[in-house]
Amino acid sequence: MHYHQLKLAALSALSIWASAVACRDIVSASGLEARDGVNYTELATKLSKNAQIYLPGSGAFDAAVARWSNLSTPVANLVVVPSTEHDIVETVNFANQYSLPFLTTNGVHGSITTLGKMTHGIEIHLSQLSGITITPDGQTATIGGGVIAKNLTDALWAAGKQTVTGTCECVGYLGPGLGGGHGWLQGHYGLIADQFVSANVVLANGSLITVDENSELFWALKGAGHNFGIVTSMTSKIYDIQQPNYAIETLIFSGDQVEAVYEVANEQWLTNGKTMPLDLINWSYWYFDPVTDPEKPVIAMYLIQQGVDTVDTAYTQPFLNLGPISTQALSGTYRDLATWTGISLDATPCQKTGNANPRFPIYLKSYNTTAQARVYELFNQATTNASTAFSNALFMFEGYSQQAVKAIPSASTAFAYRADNLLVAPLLTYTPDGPALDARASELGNQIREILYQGSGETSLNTYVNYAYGDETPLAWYGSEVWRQDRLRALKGEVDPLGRFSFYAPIV
Ligand SMILES: Cc1cc2nc3c(=O)[nH]c(=O)nc-3n(C[C@H](O)[C@H](O)[C@H](O)COP(=O)(O)OP(=O)(O)OC[C@H]3O[C@@H](n4cnc5c(N)ncnc54)[C@H](O)[C@@H]3O)c2cc1C
Ligand SMILES: *[C@@H]1O[C@H](CO)[C@@H](O)[C@H](O)[C@H]1NC(C)=O
Ligand SMILES: *[C@@H]1O[C@H](CO)[C@@H](O)[C@H](O)[C@H]1NC(C)=O
Ligand SMILES: *[C@@H]1O[C@H](CO)[C@@H](O)[C@H](O)[C@H]1NC(C)=O
Ligand SMILES: *[C@@H]1O[C@H](CO)[C@@H](O)[C@H](O)[C@H]1NC(C)=O
Ligand SMILES: *[C@@H]1O[C@H](CO)[C@@H](O)[C@H](O)[C@H]1NC(C)=O
Ligand SMILES: *[C@@H]1O[C@H](CO)[C@@H](O)[C@H](O)[C@H]1NC(C)=O
Ligand SMILES: *[C@H]1O[C@H](CO)[C@@H](O)[C@H](O)[C@H]1NC(C)=O
Repeated sequence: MHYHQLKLAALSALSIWASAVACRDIVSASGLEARDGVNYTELATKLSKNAQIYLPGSGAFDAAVARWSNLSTPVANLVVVPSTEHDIVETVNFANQYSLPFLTTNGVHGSITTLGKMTHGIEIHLSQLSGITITPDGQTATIGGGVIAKNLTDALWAAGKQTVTGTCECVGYLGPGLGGGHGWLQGHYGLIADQFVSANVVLANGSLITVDENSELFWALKGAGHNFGIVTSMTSKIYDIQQPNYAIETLIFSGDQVEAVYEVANEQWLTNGKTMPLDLINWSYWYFDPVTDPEKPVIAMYLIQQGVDTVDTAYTQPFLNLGPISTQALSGTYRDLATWTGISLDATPCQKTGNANPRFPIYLKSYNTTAQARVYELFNQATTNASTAFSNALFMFEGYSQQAVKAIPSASTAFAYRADNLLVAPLLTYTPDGPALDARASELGNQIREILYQGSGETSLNTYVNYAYGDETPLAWYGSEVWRQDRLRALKGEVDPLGRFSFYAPIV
C-alpha cells in the first residue's frame, strides 16, 4: 500500500508516513484488526502491494459503495480493490474462511433489488483490473474484469477496432455481458456474450480457472454469469471498424399520437414477417417535458442509422407523415451515439444522484398499440399528477437490430430471449422517501408491465436480467423452459453450492 492509498482510506493519522511502507505495518496501525470480529490484517498481508482497502468513514469507501440506483443497495463493511487476479483469490478464500459474504462491483449500475440481501461483508471493487490488450492476430482482445464500456470502445477505436459493448458509456463491460448484453453493434455481431472466447474466473471456492466454449460454465457465463464467479478477464472477439459514421433523426411526438406512432413502427419493422433493418436502431423514450407539452409526456423517437450522414427517408418518412412536434438531425460517428441518446459520461444516467432507479422490464416481439395506449395513460397520470414523486420517470422502448443475435441458436447460451425484438421498461426515477413510496413504485411498475404482458399474448414473462426490478422469478430472468432451469440449477449446485454468488438475480 502506498501513501496516497492510505490518504484515500482517510487514515489521516498515518499521512506523515513515508511514501512506500510495508503493507503489514500500515494495516496493523489502521484499525483493521478485530473489525466486526474479523482480523482483516491477515487479508491485507496477503494482497499485492497495489491492492487497496477502504474502510467505512473514508471518502474512498463512500465513493466505492455509492451506486447508480439508491434502492435496496448492498451493504459492505470493507472494500477491497484488488490489483491482480491473485488478490481476488486471496479475498475470496479469506471471506470463505470467516463466512463473510462478498460482492463484486464494477460500473455499479446493477440495480436489481436482490442486491439488498447483502447486509455485510466485503465489496470487491474491480476498477484496477482495467487492462485491455489486443491479441497479435487482431481478432480478439483480453479485457480486464473492471473495464467500463467507454474505455473499451476508446481503446479499440484507437487501433481501428470495435466490439459489442453496452451503449451507456459508464456501465461495466462484463456486468452487461454476463447477462447477455445489448449494444449498438449486436445486429452485426450478436450480444456482448456472443463475443466471449475464453475467461479467467475465480470460483466460489477460490479456484482460479480458465474456461472456454468446451466448458459448461462458459455456457452459463453467457447470460447467467453473475451467479457463477468473478471474471478477472475475458478474451472477446473484436472487429475492424467497417462503418464509422452514423446519423440520427430525433422526432418528438405528442402523446396523443401514441397509437399511430407504434402502428407505424409495427408496420415498418415488426409485423408481417418484417424485421428491423441491419443498419437501423430504433429507440423511443417517453418523458414529461413541460416545456414541450405542459400537460402530458412526449414520445421521443430516435432513428439511428449506420454508415450514412442522413437517416434514409424510407425510415423517417412514415413517421414524418404523422406530424411530429419537432425533428432534429445529427451526424457523426459511432462514438457520438451515447451523447445523442443521453447516456454519455457527463449525462444524468452516469451520475450518482441518490435517486432510486427501479425498472420493470419486459421483452416483446412487437407493439400492441392498444396496450401502448393504456400504459401511456398510466404513465401520463404517474408523471403529471400534481403531487407525483415520479415526474422524472422515463419509459424506454429499445429496438436494436437483431440479425446476428437471432442467427445464434437459442440453446447455445444461457441468454434465453433471442426470439424477442423489443426491450421495454419504465424507469421510475424518484427521490427515496421510505418504504411506502418504494411500494408505490413497485405497484405502478408492475401494473404497467402487466398490461404489456397481457397485451403481448405471451405465456411467460420474459425479462432482461440486467434491467430487472428484483421481484421477478428465475424463470423470467433465465427463460421458462424446464431444461434451462434444470441445467442452470445443476451447475449452480456443482460450482456454487453455498450460494456465494447469489446476490444478483439468484438462480436458486
Ligand atoms: C444508464 C444505463 C444504461 C444501460 N445500458 C445498457 C446497455 O446498453 N446494454 C445492456 O445490456 N445493459 C445496459 N444496462 C444494464 C446493465 O447491463 C446493468 O446495469 C449492469 O448490471 C451494469 O453492470 P455494471 O458493471 O455497471 O454494474 P455493477 O453493479 O458493478 O455489476 C452488476 C453485476 O455484475 C456483477 N459483475 C460485474 N463485473 C463482474 C465481473 N467482472 N465478474 C463477475 N461479476 C461481475 C456484479 O457482481 C453485479 O452483480 C444499462 C443500465 C443503465 C443504468
Ligand atoms: C491479526 O493478524 C495479523 C497478521 O496475521 C497478526 O500479526 C495480528 O497479531 C493479528 N491480530 C490479532 C488481534 O489477532
Ligand atoms: C477509464 O479511462 C479513464 C480515462 O483514461 C481512466 O481515468 C479510468 O481509470 C479508466 N477506468 C477504468 C475502470 O479502466
Ligand atoms: C439514499 O436514500 C436514503 C433514503 O432511503 C438516503 O438517506 C440517502 O442519503 C441516499 N443516499 C444518497 C447517496 O443520496
Ligand atoms: C393521478 O391522479 C388521478 C386524479 O387525481 C388519480 O385518479 C390517479 O390515480 C392518479 N394516478 C397516479 C398514478 O397516481
Ligand atoms: C392487445 O392488448 C389488448 C389489451 O391489453 C388485448 O385485449 C388484445 O388482445 C391484445 N392484442 C393482441 C393482438 O394480442
Ligand atoms: C473448486 O470448485 C471447482 C468447481 O466445483 C472444482 O472443480 C474444484 O476442484 C474445487 N477446488 C477445490 C480446491 O476444492
Ligand atoms: C422505431 O421507431 C418506432 C419507435 O419506436 C417506434 O415505434 C419503434 O418502436 C421504433 N422501433 C423500434 C423498433 O423501437
